[in-house]
Amino acid sequence: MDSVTKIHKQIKKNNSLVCVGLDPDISKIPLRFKKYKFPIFEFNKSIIDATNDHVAVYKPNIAFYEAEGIEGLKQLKMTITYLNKNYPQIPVVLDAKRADVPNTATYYAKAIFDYWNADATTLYPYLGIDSIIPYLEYKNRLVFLLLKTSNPDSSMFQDLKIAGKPFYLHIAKKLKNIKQAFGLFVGATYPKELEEVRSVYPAKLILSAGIGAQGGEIKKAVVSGVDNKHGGILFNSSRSIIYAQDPQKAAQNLKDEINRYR
Ligand code: OMP
Repeated sequence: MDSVTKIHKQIKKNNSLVCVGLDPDISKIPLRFKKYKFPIFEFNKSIIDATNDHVAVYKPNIAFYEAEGIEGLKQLKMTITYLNKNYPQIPVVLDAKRADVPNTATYYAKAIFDYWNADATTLYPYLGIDSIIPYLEYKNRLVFLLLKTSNPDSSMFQDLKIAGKPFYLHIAKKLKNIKQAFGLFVGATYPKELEEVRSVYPAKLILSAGIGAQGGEIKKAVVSGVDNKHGGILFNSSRSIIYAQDPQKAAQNLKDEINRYR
């Protein structure tokens, strides 16, 4: 099954647009996990077991694992293997935010899809479409192309005006030249921009982040980002779910709140 179908299926199954970000910071995970040989994996496993009924996808960000060196990467592999084995219907978006020349991109793509076995990943499209093609050759997998990021300074370059229109919107339109399936990323902290991208791409799958710890407003983001079938978008939250007193409740509450505005 291709990743787009797999994501839509899981959205429907759990009636959820929630993406739980598996971004474990070793200094923040509860003490009780520290006794294990693989504390990051045990922590992730507890989050996955608690939240799987409320998620559309999981999104581990590779930075949190790389920061712990080989031991961290081993626990990323253990986490993806655990998901594939126990929850094979739930897609894994490996957030790696790559961008490089085509020859190197071929090897990033091989790592992400062959080694890590991710269903989808995140890429910056700034190098041009040739830098994305190696990933698109994995026909059953998916890339989310970042147009407008959630951080406060994202306007610095992404909003620069060219012929009266912001740079990110020019990119959005240029990406129409891609014939294969792809998804887009727009930060939930920028509902106006989300709405603009949605109007350029009425039916594309969008990934969004920035609600929760970054302060994005759920109602505005949902209303701006859903497609005409009241779905087609995934809202990531990492810290506000994985470090919640009760991650199961936090995921359920986020799912319910998003659904209220769909
Ligand atoms: P929290 O702020 O803890 O909810 O985590 C947000 C997650 O989404 C992190 O993994 C970020 O790297 C990621 N993210 C953003 O926060 N902003 C962006 O513009 C893009 C992403 C992303 O690609 O997922």
